[in-house]
Amino acid sequence: STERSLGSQVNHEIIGIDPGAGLMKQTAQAIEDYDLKEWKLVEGSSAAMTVALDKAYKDKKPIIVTGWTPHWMFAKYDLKYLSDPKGVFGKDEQIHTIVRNNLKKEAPSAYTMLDRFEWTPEEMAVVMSAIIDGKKPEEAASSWVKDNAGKVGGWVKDLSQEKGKKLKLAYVAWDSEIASTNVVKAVLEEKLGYKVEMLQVEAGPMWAGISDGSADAMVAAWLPTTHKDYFDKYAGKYEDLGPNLNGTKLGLVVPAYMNIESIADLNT
Ligand code: PBE
Repeated sequence: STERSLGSQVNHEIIGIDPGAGLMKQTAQAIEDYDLKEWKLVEGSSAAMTVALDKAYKDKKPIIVTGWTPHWMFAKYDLKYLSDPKGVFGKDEQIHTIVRNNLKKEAPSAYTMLDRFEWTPEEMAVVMSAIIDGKKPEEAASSWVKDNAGKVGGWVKDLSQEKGKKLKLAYVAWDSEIASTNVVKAVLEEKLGYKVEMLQVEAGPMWAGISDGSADAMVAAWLPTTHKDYFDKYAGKYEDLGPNLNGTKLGLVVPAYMNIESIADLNT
């Protein structure tokens, strides 16, 4: 046959994101478990991954990326997850809020707001879409906070104002976490009077920063599977405030026009 295999069409490359992401470890595991010996996982960033996806999609070319939900890319493009019969990418997950030990005592109103913070993938999508349509993340977050006064009011109900008290939120530049972290920052500043600094770091330093107290909180912990290594490594050095969002998914993602359905098919 003159038909080239999918592998050779995409150079046996899976387009990854930042190396500290749990998704990268899971993909490396998938390469092993599905025996994809010829395949390489390309390190980069969320932003570079979406640029590569956009380019391939416009040309109707094949591409395989590491992807997750919630993400705006599923609204912008017609995409599908490859099925994962071996279950490498885990099952039910939530995004958790994690704070440093002693935050409860030292910044009780921020602690309580962070503990109450909880929203849906659909709500997060509104912020993510506004950002991808060109709004600055802080403006998109601020508009969402104004448009959702009822919900936000519940998060800050009866909490005391803190005049300019400083707070540091750690996050990784994943599209979902850019949205959530900016929303939490907007609420803490606009409703409770905090002065919030956002620290953009890699996943490992994000967990380390909460655990050594150099950052106060993060809303970017994917558990129980994706960040299990970090969760275990720093156990006892942080406080887990539980889920802030339900309904996530991770895996290998391709354009719907591609004629492949399962990770197992990458081997043929
Ligand atoms: N993600 C987005 C992260 C968590 C949030 C799925 C890229 C990760 O893999 O660690």
